Amino acid sequence: MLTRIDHIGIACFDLDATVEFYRATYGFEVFHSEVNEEQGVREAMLKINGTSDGGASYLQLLEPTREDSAVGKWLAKNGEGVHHIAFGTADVDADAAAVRDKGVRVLYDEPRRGSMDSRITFLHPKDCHGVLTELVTAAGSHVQDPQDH
Ligand code: V0V
Ligand code: CO
Repeated sequence: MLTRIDHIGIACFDLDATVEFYRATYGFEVFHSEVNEEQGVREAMLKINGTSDGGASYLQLLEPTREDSAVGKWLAKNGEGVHHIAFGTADVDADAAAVRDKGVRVLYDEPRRGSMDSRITFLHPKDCHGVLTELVTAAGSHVQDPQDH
């Protein structure tokens, strides 16, 4: 079950300048930053609020590490802006399978490593009315076992 907005991914040319904009304008601080070579991004997560299901909501600022990456290609075509939306779930495997059963293309056979050791997959934007959609299970989040009280 998709229970929250985990993050909104925002593509930018200059991560440091964009981080400074969000800090100076709104007071948002960097909660976490990392380079994800597989995805071709340098990213900063700005935590907006915590949630009760073990996750939180973030803005994910993304600068490409190479031109032929997903974000690099997108920036060259569109310029800076909102790149994707990510829904949080305690069980990305089950939710990806359920969405695939409805005929939406899920881009990965198995979820891959996302920010802060989360597990992520993507749905094709052409099957989602133009929105690149990510499903994410935060590290440490787990499916509630009914006997686990
Ligand atoms: C591409 N298209 C998009 C789009 N990217 N539409 C909406 N939002 C986007 N972000 C459209 C594009 O305009 C084309 O439409 C069509 O899809 C094909 O795009 P393309 O430029 O030819 O590029 P492709 O097909 O090579 O790649 C598109 C996909 C790729 C979506 C398959 O970007 C991808 O695999 N994305 C998933 C991985 C990713 O985005 N990683 C970066 C974030 P027309 O022109 O044909 O109409 S990493 C992240 O979020 C992490 C680590 C995390 O959260 O933890
Ligand atoms: Co993301």
